[in-house]
Amino acid sequence: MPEFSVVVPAYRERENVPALLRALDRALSGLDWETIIVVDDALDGTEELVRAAAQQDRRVRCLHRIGRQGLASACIEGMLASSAPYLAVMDADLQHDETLLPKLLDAARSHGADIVVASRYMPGGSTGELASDRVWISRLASTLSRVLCQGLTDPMSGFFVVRRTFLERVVRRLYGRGFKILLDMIAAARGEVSLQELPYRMRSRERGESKLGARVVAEFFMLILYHVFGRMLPGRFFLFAAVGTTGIGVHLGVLWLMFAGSGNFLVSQAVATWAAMTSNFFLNNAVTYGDQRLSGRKIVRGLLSFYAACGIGALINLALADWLFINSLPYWIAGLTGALVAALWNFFTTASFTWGGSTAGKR
Ligand SMILES: Nc1nc2c(ncn2[C@@H]2O[C@H](COP(=O)(O)OP(=O)(O)OP(=O)(O)O)[C@@H](O)[C@H]2O)c(=O)[nH]1
Ligand SMILES: [Mg+2]
Repeated sequence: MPEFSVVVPAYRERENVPALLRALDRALSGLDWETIIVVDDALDGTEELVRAAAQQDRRVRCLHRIGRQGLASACIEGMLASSAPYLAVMDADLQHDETLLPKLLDAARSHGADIVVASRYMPGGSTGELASDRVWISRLASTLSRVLCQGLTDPMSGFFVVRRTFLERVVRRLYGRGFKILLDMIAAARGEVSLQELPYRMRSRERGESKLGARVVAEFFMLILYHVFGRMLPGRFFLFAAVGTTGIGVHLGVLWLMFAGSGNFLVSQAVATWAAMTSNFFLNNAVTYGDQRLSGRKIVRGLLSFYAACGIGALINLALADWLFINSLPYWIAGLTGALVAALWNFFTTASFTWGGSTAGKR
């Protein structure tokens, strides 16, 4: 097993692969290394080129993914395909300065950092000729994510070395989608990570095309939301909310049947509400709390407490939405806020009164 694996995500990078392999060979001479190039299928022959190189040089490996894409997941799978104690992630397009790799590795080895980041924004670093709008977006995102990242100057960097024991510690908590694997790992560490940074000058792309567009920004916010709310709201909440969504279907179905049959709206609405609450209770008991399911006589008590909690939730929903609406918020914001706050109320009260206090769950 080599001591150091350099994981390189590559999508449509055929023109850059030969120069990349030569550059790694030069930069890492004297080290015990391998490179894992994670090629997502694009029918452009990148994987054939990597495989041909691998047949000549056992330090080169190709991880070819078909029918899948995504920068973060490519990096994660590449890292997990290695058993080396130190891992690097680096782009295939030669923008990252490979001569920094031995220094990054050395910093991880001798200073015990979990992650050593190659930074464009600390003294001595630069973004090269990155288009000015990209610099602006990158800086803005960096400022936002510094909150999560303990003052790193470049939390959006795609160039770093990570200790494998650290990766193993956080890997199950990763968001795993999107483009920002470094930020994802640091957020998943929940403060338990030691970080170091070294400066480098980023080069501009000479060959091949850029793959990252506007989606990067949307994915960035999804990542932040996942880590911030995932921490405050346990995984069970999302199951609870999904069950609540099925309740809307039950409600409308029963309302339709009853109203068609009886013609009395108020009675139909009341029965539909009762039916939706009852089906929510049994679904939550089976799915959301499947591991601590109520059974026998406890079901009756649980059901009654569920009705009580959700009844109060409905009152809160109405009162809050009405107050927001009167204070001239658009009707849908008022309605949505009422429903959201009621969902949180329902979740936390039933978690302690109906299912006995456990909100901790699998994420
Ligand atoms: N395996 C894999 N690699 C990807 C994917 N998307 C991007 N990459 C690679 O990730 C690295 C970074 O992508 P780039 O398009 O260079 O992004 P960028 O460096 O922000 O953009 P430029 O400055 O225009 O080069 C490159 O090595 C890409 O080949 C993907 O879906 N799968
Ligand atoms: Mg690039």
